[in-house]
Amino acid sequence: MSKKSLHNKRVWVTGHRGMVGSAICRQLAVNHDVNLLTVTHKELDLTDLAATQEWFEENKPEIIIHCAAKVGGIEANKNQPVEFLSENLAIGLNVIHSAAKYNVEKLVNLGSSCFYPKVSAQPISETSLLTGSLEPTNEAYALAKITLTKLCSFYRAQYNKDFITIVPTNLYGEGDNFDANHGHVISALITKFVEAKQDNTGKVELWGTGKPLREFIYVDDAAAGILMLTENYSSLEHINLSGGETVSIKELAVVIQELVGYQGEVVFDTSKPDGMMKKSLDNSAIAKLGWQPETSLVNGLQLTLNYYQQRDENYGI
Ligand code: GFB
Repeated sequence: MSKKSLHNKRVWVTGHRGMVGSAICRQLAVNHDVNLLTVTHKELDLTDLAATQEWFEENKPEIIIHCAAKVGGIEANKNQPVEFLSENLAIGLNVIHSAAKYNVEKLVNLGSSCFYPKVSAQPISETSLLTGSLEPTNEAYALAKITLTKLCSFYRAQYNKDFITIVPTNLYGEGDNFDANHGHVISALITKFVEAKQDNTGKVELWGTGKPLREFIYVDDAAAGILMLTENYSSLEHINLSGGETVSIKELAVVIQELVGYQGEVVFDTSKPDGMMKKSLDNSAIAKLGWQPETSLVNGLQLTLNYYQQRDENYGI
């Protein structure tokens, strides 16, 4: 497998203000001697092909780590399928086609664990892709991610482009979206428990049955894994970024509740969806490359809670 050093390269991290993109930028700043390129959404609308290509011409990225995406938790995905499919597809198509047109040396595309079939043998191996129906709550997002993953493979097969796709398991941590209704489960639960404690609310309502199982990786570990794969992985096949701890939503809620110190009641609203009942990825391929996450779930949750509380202080909330 060919190696690609980041040393002295013009590395563009799309979505550098998002949770994953910002974690990658933090690590690039400390551990790698690169010429980091970033551009805000306001400066460049990635759904605009002409503007995107103009940006390529002016900035000449050599390596792209494509993190920009419209993301959200289970309810946001379920309620806005049009936006989740079309925005992610448009952004991805523009970045990938432009990367090919302007001869970018390497492009790293991010897939998602939700793009595997709803019913998959666990832990889910890379070969499960497109072997069954998708989970309806995230079908739109998954379809966009599957299409972009295939496009990267097709570019490699047809035009010998070094485009890869990394499939992270559920991520959380610093920089997450802490909106109680639109965020993913960990950030939403932190917000719900902290606010309930502050307001002395007797009851916190969580979604679904609490029975689904999810595997979690702290975002700084994920960023390290993505950078390791950027330098060391080059293949037609997508690769899982996995090896985190798998817990039920109920177990997760108990840990977050304890860390926050919320004493009230916790109830599950079963009118809200569970999504996939189990999502845990097979990490054999990435483990062979000698990589595994370092942060335990409880430590990662504490770090995330600290970040959330400091962020509140900074905003004077
Ligand atoms: O993190 P989450 O929104 O995403 O939800 P998915 C995980 C589980 O936590 C589901 C439950 O079973 C939720 O019902 N849950 C309980 C809650 N309480 C809450 C709450 O207050 N907020 C949230 N958000 N969940 C997403 C996909 O699926 O996974 C995305 O929709 C993306 O497309 C992401 O791929 C990684 O793991 O179910």
